[in-house]
Amino acid sequence: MNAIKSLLSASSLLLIACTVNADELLRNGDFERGTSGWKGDRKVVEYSGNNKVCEIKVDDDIQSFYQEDLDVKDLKDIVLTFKYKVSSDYKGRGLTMKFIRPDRGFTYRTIDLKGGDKWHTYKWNFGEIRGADEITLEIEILEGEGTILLDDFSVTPK
Ligand SMILES: [Ca+2]
Repeated sequence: MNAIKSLLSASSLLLIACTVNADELLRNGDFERGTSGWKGDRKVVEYSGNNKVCEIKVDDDIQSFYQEDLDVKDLKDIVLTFKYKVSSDYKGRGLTMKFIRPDRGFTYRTIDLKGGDKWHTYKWNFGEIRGADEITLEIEILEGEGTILLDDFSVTPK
């Protein structure tokens, strides 16, 4: 009986693991496959060990990269998370996250970027899908100087 129980809990864990993975709406959010899935101003570099990250040299122009066709059919709320780290000489206006609906209407949020020579995680609970079937995620790096590293973008149903 115990053996069956463990077997059952093992298979439900496996099921949960698969479900989490299947719920990810972004492709290559961790940049391990280079720039695949992303468009716009983005460069992928080897950060440490086997980890690749997106690196943006901040300048006087807004730079943006995006991923189209996220399947949000029948979803009401999604959660965006990502990690960033700025160089010690970074000065800038931060970044803007934007979800663009097929009618080109969009909802955005701008944040300042924290320093301190460490990775910070940011999370946005987004509920403005408004019946769209597909949505675009765009990240705009606002003007400034220094370097921003970004990694582990994820968009999942809430
Ligand atoms: Ca990565």
